Amino acid sequence: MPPPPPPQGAMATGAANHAVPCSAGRPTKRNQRRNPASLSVRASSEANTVTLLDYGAGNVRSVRNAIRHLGFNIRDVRSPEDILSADRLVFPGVGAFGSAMDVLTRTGMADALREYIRRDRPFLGICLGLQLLFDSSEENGPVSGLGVIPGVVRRFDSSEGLIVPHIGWNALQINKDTQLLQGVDGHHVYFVHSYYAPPSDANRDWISSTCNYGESFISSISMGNIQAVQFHPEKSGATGLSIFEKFLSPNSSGAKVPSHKKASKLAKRVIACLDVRSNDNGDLVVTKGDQYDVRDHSSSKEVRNLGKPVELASQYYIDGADEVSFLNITGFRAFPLGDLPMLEVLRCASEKVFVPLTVGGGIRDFTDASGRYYSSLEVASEYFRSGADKISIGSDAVFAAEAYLQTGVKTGKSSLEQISRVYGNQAVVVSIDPRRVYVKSPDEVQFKTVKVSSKGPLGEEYAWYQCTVSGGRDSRPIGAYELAQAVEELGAGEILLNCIDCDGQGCGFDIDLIKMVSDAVTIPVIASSGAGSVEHFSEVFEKTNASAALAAGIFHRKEVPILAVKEHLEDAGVEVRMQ
Ligand code: 1PR
Repeated sequence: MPPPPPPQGAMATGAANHAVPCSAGRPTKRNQRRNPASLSVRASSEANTVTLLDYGAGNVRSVRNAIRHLGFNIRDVRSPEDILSADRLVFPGVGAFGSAMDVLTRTGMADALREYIRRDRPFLGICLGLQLLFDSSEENGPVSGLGVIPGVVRRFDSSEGLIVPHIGWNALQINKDTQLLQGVDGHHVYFVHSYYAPPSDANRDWISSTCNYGESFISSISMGNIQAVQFHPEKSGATGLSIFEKFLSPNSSGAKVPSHKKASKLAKRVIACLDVRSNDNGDLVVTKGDQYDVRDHSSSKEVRNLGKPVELASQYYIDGADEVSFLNITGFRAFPLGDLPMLEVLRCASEKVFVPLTVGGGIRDFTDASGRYYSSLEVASEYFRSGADKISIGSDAVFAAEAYLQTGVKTGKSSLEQISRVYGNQAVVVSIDPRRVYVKSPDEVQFKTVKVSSKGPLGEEYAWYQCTVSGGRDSRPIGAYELAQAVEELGAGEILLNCIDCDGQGCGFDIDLIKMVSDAVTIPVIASSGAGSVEHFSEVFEKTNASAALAAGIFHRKEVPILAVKEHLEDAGVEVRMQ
């Protein structure tokens, strides 16, 4: 197994790991309310410092960003003593249960944590940071946990068609009156996990909220000063930041969480996508094409420039996007780690956008001009370190799926397998760029066909969807259906399903394609390409099993606001997150 990525703490204590923090000089939420003189005193004081336990198994940059955004400093745990001397401890568990316990036990931090909790010191566990409190987990196990709370952490059962991982915005049912969760009853918060802690008589006193996904699971615990949440407050927009603020500053009431219709289940997600590339002047811009052609059709033939990536991403977050995706659409040409502006875009966006960020483009093994070899894992790690919550693989996943289908052997060496093994499959999206190919009969091809809703130009009644690589430039001998199933087996946690025929056309999503793929896998499918009106979003959710719908052009050109999409979905009876 490749070595885990270096701890964030090692490179990012007190300031972001880049020379000029994107937020330098800008007011944060807390310091807006104080005068600058009092701020400088507070900023250096203990009261404004939170201790972060980052044991180096993955990316906790988002947690750091949320803490700093709320005006707090971070002190990293370097030794078990740092845990015992903490005033407030945040523990964002990442990675697999077993490897986390290995590191905590080996470093003496497991005992320090148990003692810190026994003393009832302020503690906030996040995600795996909740699960590790339990007796044990079934994840690659059984593996013993910290043994603070009775119970065994289990995997969601996908055998009856439940989509696993549980990714997205789900509703909390509050069971206990706690300061931390005040005002968020019935709100959606962001989850991403495949394992959960089941409620039982033995742990009932600990439970402060539950959530339903296939069955009821523990979404938060609270006992004295010990709090932990299965969801990600740092990625749950205003609701999440308010929860964080109440932990960091117990006397605060937290940011005001707007009231709205009560949430009851997993919401369908609305995602804003930013296709990013350099224009002819070398500036990184958000662009958008027609069927993947991003150049203007006037005589200039310039790359269309629809705005600046960080500004647009921040605006979409404010407007209520449930996620933001960046696709570095020419990443397949150049070495992505050479694309420093793109990494800077991610760093800056992650300081302002408190919903999940996905980045894709160019993730593959690479040897640079000097002969230095970079594994795809290194490329992905850099994206994660720069602020991505998920990475998206396009072309390289097609090659991996082709090889797998030919040999039937999982080599473990593809980018998809390597990255999902280290970061978990929930962190790996596969982006599929298929093109419709009409046929008269399913017997004409070896790939899965669908009976299309609109016949082809020669009256064909069937089509298969041929996958492409390199931004639609090269077609490959594999269908979208076959690819989706293969990448699920290889470790993909989600599928971003584009369609070159519909891209930028505004005529609606390709329902035939999306239905076929979303029925073929048990991981979430994001419908993409073709949104032109609010009705297209309700149509895709009513007619297919898509978990999310993504759009680009209509948002960039300000034709349809994100709020209008959500209000329409709500009216149509589709549950969405309102903020
Ligand atoms: O192959 O791993 O380097 O990844 C490249 C990534 O860049 C892939 O995810 C691929 O989809 C994307 N990409 C490559 N070329 C283009 C292009 O447009 N020339 N963008 C491109 C594709 C697809 C969607 C788009 C929707 C919604 N973009 O993300 O935003 O179709 O658009 P719409 O709502 O305006 O219809 P690799």
